[in-house]
Amino acid sequence: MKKTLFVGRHGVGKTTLKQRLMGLEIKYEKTQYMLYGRWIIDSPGEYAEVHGLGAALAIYSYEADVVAMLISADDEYSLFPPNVASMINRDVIGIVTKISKCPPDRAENWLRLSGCKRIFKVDSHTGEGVEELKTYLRKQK
Ligand SMILES: Nc1nc2c(ncn2[C@@H]2O[C@H](COP(=O)(O)OP(=O)(O)OP(=O)(O)O)[C@@H](O)[C@H]2O)c(=O)[nH]1
Ligand SMILES: [Mg+2]
Repeated sequence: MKKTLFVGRHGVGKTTLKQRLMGLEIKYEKTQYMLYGRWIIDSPGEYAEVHGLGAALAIYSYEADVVAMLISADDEYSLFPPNVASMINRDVIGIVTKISKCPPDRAENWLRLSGCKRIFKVDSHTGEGVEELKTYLRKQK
């Protein structure tokens, strides 16, 4: 699988999506520090929210093949500045989470404004959209 860094605010669903992608039990586990797994690098939301911690995300992105920017379908604002994806020298994808809760359009637009060309829409509880994301994250032979 492509080594993938998950970035997004606290509670957006990074860890739950990791559990779903890896076939683990879905259960709430607050991420307290960078969790460097076999192919998913899971970050605490605070690293994206607190300016002084953002550098850690930049450093971990150097170890990744793909940087995934996550926004939840029911989020009321986006943390990501316009066109920020152009600052990342890795493949960048957008992921809208929690699509069973409300339509994904607003979050999808924010991800496009931030420069994500490819956007996946998923729900980690129902499993909707997760296979498509997994197919993309499989390394091409
Ligand atoms: N309905 C629904 N709930 C979700 C989904 N993804 C996550 N949740 C719920 O949202 C809450 C937060 O999810 P986490 O995966 O812990 O969020 P996180 O982004 O890892 O949060 P931090 O570790 O704090 O950065 C949990 O109660 C999850 O069950 C989803 O796709 N659909
Ligand atoms: Mg987490």
